[in-house]
Amino acid sequence: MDDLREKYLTLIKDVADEAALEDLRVQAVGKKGEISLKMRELGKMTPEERQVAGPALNALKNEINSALAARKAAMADAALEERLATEWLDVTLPSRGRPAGSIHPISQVTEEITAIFADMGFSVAEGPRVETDWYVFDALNIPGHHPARAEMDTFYMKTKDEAGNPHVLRTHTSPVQIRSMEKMGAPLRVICPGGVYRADYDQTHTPMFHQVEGLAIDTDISMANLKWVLEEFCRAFFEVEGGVELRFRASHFPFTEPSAEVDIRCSWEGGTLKIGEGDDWLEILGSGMVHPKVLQAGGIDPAVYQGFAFGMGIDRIAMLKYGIPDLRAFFDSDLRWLRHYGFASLDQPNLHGGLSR
Ligand code: 2NL
Repeated sequence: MDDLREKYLTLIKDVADEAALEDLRVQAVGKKGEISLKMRELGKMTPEERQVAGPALNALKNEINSALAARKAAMADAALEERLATEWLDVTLPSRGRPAGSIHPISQVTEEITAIFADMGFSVAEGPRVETDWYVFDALNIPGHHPARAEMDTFYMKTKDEAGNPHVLRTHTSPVQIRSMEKMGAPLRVICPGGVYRADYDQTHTPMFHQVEGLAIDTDISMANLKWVLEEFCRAFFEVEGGVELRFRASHFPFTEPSAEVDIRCSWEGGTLKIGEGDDWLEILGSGMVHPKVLQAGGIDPAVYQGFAFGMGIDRIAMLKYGIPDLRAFFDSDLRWLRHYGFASLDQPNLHGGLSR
């Protein structure tokens, strides 16, 4: 028994790891372990022998179990000491920071535009993007056979309105202005920004883009008011101190009469666009006096009121202001592109949490 004690206490003392310690436990005090086998031999002994050997074997088993437990606890302590010595946290390091979002250039330009018109007394109106064809076409004096209504250009929905006509994705924000006339009546000054949809896709067209339309209705509104409002807008938006000269070209829209397209003076020196100087002209918007039939469709008496209206592409004038060549990049959500044009911070953390510069 002394040999057994000596053998196992030495083995336990020299064991390398927890797995080897477990093997030792099985070998010594497991069901078929050496000490368990010895205990089974007690049955073959005389009662006198058994009275001596029984308690001694039990004491040996307890001693070895204690040694196993002590060695296991010592190993756990050593492992913890090892982790405490090697794994540590420098709580004085600066924090990683969070990725900060930024306003998308289209939203930024939309806010600039609406702020300029708000200063001139226009309120902002919004409306649904899924519309009825009455608000998008009929109310705007666009007849049933007009090419703009063809499926080639307009997205039609499978759902129908109360009259049984298919819903359409609005192709301009004009329906918001018809709804504003119905809701608020005259006099009226509204600006209607928002997303619109047309079946078109190339370097300068995306199937969803943004438009802003303006409408002013009163008893004594003329083209002169239109001209002043647009001049003020261009001076503020393109940040040209002495103002930007405008050129009105006769045009045609079904919803205005007379109609004019508006160009701004510019130059293309060395391939870069300069607004407000030079001998070139750049088309920026369409405008005119609201057609009497359109006023009537909005519930306003054309014998008492007149109005001017205009419409421009937000994406397009954002491209002009910031020198962006491809419209499609606005909708790619590429952070590198946004940072290149200064629309997202350069030192914000990237999505992996590290700082990227
Ligand atoms: C363009 C031309 C235009 C309008 C939009 C309008 C709206 C109502 C009544 C009359 Cl409710 N007119 N809007 C008028 C003239 C031109 O847009 O080139 N847009 C990008």
